[in-house]
Amino acid sequence: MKFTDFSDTIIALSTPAGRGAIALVRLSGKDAILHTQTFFRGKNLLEQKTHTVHFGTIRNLENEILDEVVVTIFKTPNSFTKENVVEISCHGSPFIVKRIIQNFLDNSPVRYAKAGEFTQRAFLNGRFDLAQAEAVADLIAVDSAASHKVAISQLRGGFSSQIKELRQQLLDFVSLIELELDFGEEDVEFAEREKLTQLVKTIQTVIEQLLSSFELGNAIKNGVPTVIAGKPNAGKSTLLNALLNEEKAIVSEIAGTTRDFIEDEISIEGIAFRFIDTAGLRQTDDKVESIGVERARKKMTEASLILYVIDLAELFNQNTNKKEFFEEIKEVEELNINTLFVLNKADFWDKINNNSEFSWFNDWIKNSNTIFTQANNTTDKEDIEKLKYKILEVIQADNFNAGDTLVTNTRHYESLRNANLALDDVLNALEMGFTGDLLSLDLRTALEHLGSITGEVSNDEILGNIFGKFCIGK
Ligand SMILES: Nc1nc2c(ncn2[C@@H]2O[C@H](COP(=O)(O)OP(=O)(O)OP(=O)(O)O)[C@@H](O)[C@H]2O)c(=O)[nH]1
Ligand SMILES: [Mg+2]
Repeated sequence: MKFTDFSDTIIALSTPAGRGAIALVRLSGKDAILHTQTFFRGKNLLEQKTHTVHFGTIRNLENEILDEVVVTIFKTPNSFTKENVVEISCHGSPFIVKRIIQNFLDNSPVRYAKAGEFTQRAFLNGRFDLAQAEAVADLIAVDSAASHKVAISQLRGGFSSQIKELRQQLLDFVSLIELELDFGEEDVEFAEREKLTQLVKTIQTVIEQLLSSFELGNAIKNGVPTVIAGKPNAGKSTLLNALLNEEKAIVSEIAGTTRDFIEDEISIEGIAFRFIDTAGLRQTDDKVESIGVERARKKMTEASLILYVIDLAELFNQNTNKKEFFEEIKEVEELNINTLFVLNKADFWDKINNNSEFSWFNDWIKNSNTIFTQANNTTDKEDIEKLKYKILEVIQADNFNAGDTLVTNTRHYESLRNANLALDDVLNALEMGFTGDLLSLDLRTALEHLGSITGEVSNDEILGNIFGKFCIGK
């Protein structure tokens, strides 16, 4: 999708499609007020001040009343898009909305807005930068307290100002280096190489912090898919029910109870976790169960967090041997996904702890990410509360606070990573004592990547990609 002509006036429904008490039709463009006036009976809108509200009717060319409406006008540059904006609040019937919009399209030069075009105009008119425009989309999509906090802070420019500052510092250096180049053959050095090295290193530290915040940022934005896995009968479904505080999954002492996966979402400290209970992992001749086991393995590979449930009763009763146990653990660890080992049926712990045959298990616990639970204890839910905190710790959300800058957007993450790689090249060039022209090339690459985050550097393709994902009317 290519956006080119922004001189015209656009229209779209800005409230959700469907029936409601009120619907809001929005127009933006140089002549938005003029074109509205053509169909509006009430005060002359062209003579009204910005940020004023007017009651009247919208009529078609045959003077037929389409609806009684309230019109709000925002004059350039004091509007969302910085253009003249008119908001028509009409009765929330899809039929009325359609007639009003159709009337504008048929009888005036107004055209239908493209997806995200209001926000794109706001960006192109300098209302905010690209990262902030993306935060508008995030804000509309928020569904948890934490994602709300992050989107608001991004909309207010927290992330953007940090990126712009880094970029400015680099830009100053590039200017100095390029000044040297202007002096051609003369051996001058305006840009102190030592200082540049320091600066690049400092900037890389900041970038690396931002990069490492992505995992959490992404988790907060999209929720954390958390798979509960383990051998049959370990207590996975019991654990799911305890976390949800609801009898969601069937629990029984028969191994192989859960066959398909069962999932539900809860919020822990404002972060959404989607818990997915799966079939117990084992070899089985039962056709349906083996499909379930396959699905469980697939879910594990797609998880952001695995709660791997270990059955202490089985460990004790079956006298599970060390070799078998470590083979099982190794398989989980090889997935390379954040894993918390949940030692369930903690009511059996004393028996294991007092048995020297299990000293290897004790040693393993000390060096692993584990937590004890007694998932079937319905009177005392302390274990489950502790588990929730431990989960936050594992995804490093335990000390997350509202002011933190978090990268939540894949595009930003990619740009930061590319900027960081270009800065590696700068450091290399500095170390090798490369000439200014080569240095400036690598610095420019880094600048370009940083600039693409906030939109100081952008092209139609990037913009089309970003705004095309918005809904029409946003
Ligand atoms: N003693 C004890 N029993 C538990 C505990 N947690 C669960 N159980 C029991 O263990 C049995 C199996 O529990 P489930 O939750 O069905 O186990 P599962 O891992 O979902 O089993 P599958 O779906 O067959 O893979 C049930 O009889 C539970 O009541 C616990 O902490 N202590
Ligand atoms: Mg189960």
